[in-house]
Amino acid sequence: MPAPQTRLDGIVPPDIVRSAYAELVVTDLARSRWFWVDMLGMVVQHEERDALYLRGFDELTHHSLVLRRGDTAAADRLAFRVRSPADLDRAERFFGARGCPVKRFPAGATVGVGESVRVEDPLGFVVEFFHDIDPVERLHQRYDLRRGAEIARLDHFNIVVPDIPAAFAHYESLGFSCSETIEDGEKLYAAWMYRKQTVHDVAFTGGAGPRLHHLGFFAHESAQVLRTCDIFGSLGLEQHIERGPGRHGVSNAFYVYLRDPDGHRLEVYTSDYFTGDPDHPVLRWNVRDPRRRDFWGNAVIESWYKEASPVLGLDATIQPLREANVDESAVRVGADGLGVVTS
Ligand code: 4SX
Ligand code: FE2
Repeated sequence: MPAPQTRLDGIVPPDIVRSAYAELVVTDLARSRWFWVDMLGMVVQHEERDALYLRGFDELTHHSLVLRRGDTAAADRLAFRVRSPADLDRAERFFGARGCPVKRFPAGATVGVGESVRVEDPLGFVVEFFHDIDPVERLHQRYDLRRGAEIARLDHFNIVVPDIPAAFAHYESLGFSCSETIEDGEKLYAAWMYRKQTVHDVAFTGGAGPRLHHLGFFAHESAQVLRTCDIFGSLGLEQHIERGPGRHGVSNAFYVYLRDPDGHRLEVYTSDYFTGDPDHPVLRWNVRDPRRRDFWGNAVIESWYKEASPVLGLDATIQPLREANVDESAVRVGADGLGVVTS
């Protein structure tokens, strides 16, 4: 795990442990409960009239997803856990020095979470940093309680940004390392970056942004990904399955992408690999490699590139979008559409 380092500007970034939770605004909490709890098998840790606090079976902290009822579906914020309470001060200074709006919240502003710092980052996302969070009961061997996708834990955030190199530089300055990229000779089309010792905590998809592309949730076995698809199929609800199931090129994970009742995208993701060595090398995929996004060469559906959730700013209004300067979906793999690499 890279230690926080003094950067050229002398400001130490917060020591981020991992991607920890997201809060989504949903329009019908009962439908969302059906989707996330009954179908995906997340655990209800806390419930209020207007919000649900959910977690996976392996998680030992209060929640990894908050669903809050609102009039317009959106992503409210992405939260990272930091190593010590002093990292909250580091986050405040780091983002303050970049001219970003910063707000400090007392313990309890989010149920189960201690003091926190929320910023509107240079990419336009509201990002929260916290250290303290309530511990919860171990459920990983309560096989009797498991259902649906049997989600184990949150794995990553995937965000849509118009300028991939700018997002890469920002997260690199925050102490993230890069595991894999999609690029060609000159352009960077996508990148996967981590703090915990897996392929990623955050990845970037090119497009009009800021928007949330998806939340990645870890399941332990490919069988759980397949079973999720079978359950939606059996109920005649296959429209919730957007892409896959398949094997990713990038990350080598087995995956399926689903859309929730508000159109928020999530990925059920399993079996990526260890990245914790200090000299872990970057794996670079050529944008014309047909195996990069699906190892079996299956085409990526257009909606996956184009659709994403709007995000809220610190003022709780939807952030305006900036158009992208590159479009990976427009890169032709082969003129005949058969995946032949052309230049
Ligand atoms: O589509 S990719 O194979 O590039 C991919 C997408 C790899 C890992 C992910 O988590 C993802 O969302
Ligand atoms: Fe993903």
